[in-house]
Amino acid sequence: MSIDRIRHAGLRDKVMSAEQAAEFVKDNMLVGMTGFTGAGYPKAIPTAIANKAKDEHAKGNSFGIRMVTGASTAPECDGVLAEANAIKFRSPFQSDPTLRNNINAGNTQYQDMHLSHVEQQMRQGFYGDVDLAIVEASGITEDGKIIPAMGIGHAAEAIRAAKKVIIEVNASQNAGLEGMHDVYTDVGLPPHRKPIPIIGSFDRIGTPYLECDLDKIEAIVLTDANDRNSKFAEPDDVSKRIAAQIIDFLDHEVKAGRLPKSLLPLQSGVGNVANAVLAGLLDAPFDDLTGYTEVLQDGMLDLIIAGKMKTASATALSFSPDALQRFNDNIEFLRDKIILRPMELTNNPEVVRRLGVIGINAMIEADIYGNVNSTHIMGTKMMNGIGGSGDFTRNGFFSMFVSPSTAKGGAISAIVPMVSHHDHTEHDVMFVITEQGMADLRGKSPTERAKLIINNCSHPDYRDMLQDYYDRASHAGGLHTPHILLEALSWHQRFVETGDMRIK
Ligand code: 0RQ
Repeated sequence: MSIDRIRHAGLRDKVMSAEQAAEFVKDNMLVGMTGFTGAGYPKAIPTAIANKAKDEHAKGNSFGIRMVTGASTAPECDGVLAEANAIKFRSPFQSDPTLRNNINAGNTQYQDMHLSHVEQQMRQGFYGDVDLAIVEASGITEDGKIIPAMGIGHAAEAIRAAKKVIIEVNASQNAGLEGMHDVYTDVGLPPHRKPIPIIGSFDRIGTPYLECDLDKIEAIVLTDANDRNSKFAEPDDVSKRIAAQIIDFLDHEVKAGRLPKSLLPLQSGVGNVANAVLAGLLDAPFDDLTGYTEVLQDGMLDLIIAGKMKTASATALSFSPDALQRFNDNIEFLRDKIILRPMELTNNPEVVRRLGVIGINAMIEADIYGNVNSTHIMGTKMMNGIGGSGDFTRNGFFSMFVSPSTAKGGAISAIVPMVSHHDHTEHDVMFVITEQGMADLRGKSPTERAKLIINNCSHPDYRDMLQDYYDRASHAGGLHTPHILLEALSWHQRFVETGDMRIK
């Protein structure tokens, strides 16, 4: 019974329907909504808020919330709210197609920001007053502490900052999750900030529960629904070729004595290429691997179950339906091998730097000098957001960017003269890897990097064009970073005008 998940007798009186709970949500409220990469997001209240928005809009009234999450949510959260045009402002990361359209149409204001900054900026008051936190939980203890679900994200700070709190208690989440979380909130603000005492990637420094002043709890809604649980495509040839190069390179670094055989803690972005890299590690010559990442997906779970990975720390578990089954079947085995923490810890620059995390993230495009665009299509349209990629790229031991060398069936080159939007600069990016090859940019000048990226990473269909651009830019005057600016930018324009960037 769902109600049994609320072990605090008094709090059972707060149980109501999602529609009743949505009555507490008012136009323009700043809402801290939990959810991180398809895990830990409320399943019922967003639909009730969306229906309320539709009613208000039908009456000619303004109704929308300003919503700050951990990261992306799911169709039942971002999707339904965006479809009802009920999100006026959104931060810090999303990946929903309807919301993306609203953002690009200017109907939703979107602040795309580093995930490690969200909680501190909330604490600093940079978002303004937080009116309400809506939090998914897997249960509530006898003394009213909140047991998080499959993701934590910014939940602890959202609860602390919010004037009122609504909790969804989801009985479909495994009760065995209790004890896997490690909530630490003693991060503080300057000038009184202290070091975060994570020295090893699996150090526990907090408590398993989210704490909330019980007087702030306005409503509790009972649900029984799974997370988004998107299915992964089987790794294709391109992903496998990218993964094989990363594994060969890591092996080379181990043999050269620059990395231990257990490597360093791994961070992996979301998506099929990232999953293929982790799948490739199953047969790689490394043991006792560790993970220090924000999202733990199928690939990392399988490494742990296979005994190749010792431990992993993340802020969310984002599994396909099959992997969820494996997680639930093995939860007792996994209990002392997985920690879920606030994203302020998983993405923390101080900790990522100390541990020496190996960051592997996907990109939209890289330029010939090693600048990377992770967020914008053709420099203007938002795709998802920077997410945690910047936290790991700037601070990791290795920062790797992966992509197929072309997009849209070969019509677009992922290697360009100048990125159409800058997320990660040449100063941070250490490796660019496509199915064509790898460019190791460490210790290289811009012109040395350009040769490597054009020759190793670009698709043969575009290599001559890129080389021609580079040669002409170099002859234009011995510059440190050769560019013919108008032409570099018109590379993107050509696609817009012709639908095909390749010059026949
Ligand atoms: O669009 O599906 O309409 O065809 O972009 O591209 O190849 O499916 O790759 O799903 O791995 O996403 C960078 C967006 C890659 C993602 C990005 C089009 C392409 C397709 C998706 P269609 P793919 P992926 C940890 C780290 C930032 C956040 C991050 C991302 C769509 O990885 O959001 O790293 N990263 N977080 O066709 C035009 C190009 C293109 C292009 C791809 N050059 N030009 N379109 N596409 N390249 C997680 C968190 O922080 C939470």
